[in-house]
Amino acid sequence: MRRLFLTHRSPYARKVWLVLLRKSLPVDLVVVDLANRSPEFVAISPIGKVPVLVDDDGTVVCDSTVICEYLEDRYTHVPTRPEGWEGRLAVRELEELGDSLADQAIAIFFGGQNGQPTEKARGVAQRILASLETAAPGDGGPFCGAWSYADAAVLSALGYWTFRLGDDWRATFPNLAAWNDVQDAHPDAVATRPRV
Ligand SMILES: N[C@@H](CCC(=O)N[C@@H](CS)C(=O)NCC(=O)O)C(=O)O
Repeated sequence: MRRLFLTHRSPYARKVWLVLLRKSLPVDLVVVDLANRSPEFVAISPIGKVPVLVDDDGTVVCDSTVICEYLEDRYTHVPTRPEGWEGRLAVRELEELGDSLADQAIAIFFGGQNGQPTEKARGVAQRILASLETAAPGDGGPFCGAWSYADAAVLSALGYWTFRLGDDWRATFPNLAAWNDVQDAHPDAVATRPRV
């Protein structure tokens, strides 16, 4: 059986989980204790980070972006990435914005806990949020025409930000907040929301 090693807080793992659900690919979730990694997890993940996917046939894939590309290449029945270079470029760039927003949220949350400065991460995050505010479709639909793993990345990053840092961002970025509300009501989004 396919397995996804994750934590229920990881925005990168949530992105992959959303893609698996969208493609209706069954998966067993294996929760990783990042403070005390099991020998099994260390053996399959040299980087030591979640998510890691172990597919039905034993194929091991690390890193959420690599996993999404792998799932797209191997399981084509429900596309989560457009055809053609322009559409793919748009999805990859948007996914990177989502992942980078998640990076900043993690840096702000843990930096704050450890008494480290967070101004730089906050500045980067504001620029990413402003870019997403401009790009977000006003009707709450997918960013790139059809639902893609870029939508999963942005939704996961916003969900993580709200979970860890609160929802003050909504007042400054109302178009993005409206987009988030539509996407966040999808049953897959509800099932994968971050939790402790
Ligand atoms: N670029 C990686 C980032 C994964 C990542 O940073 N995961 C975090 C959890 S949200 C992690 O496992 N951190 C453990 C560590 O850094 O030791 C991806 O997209 O999968």
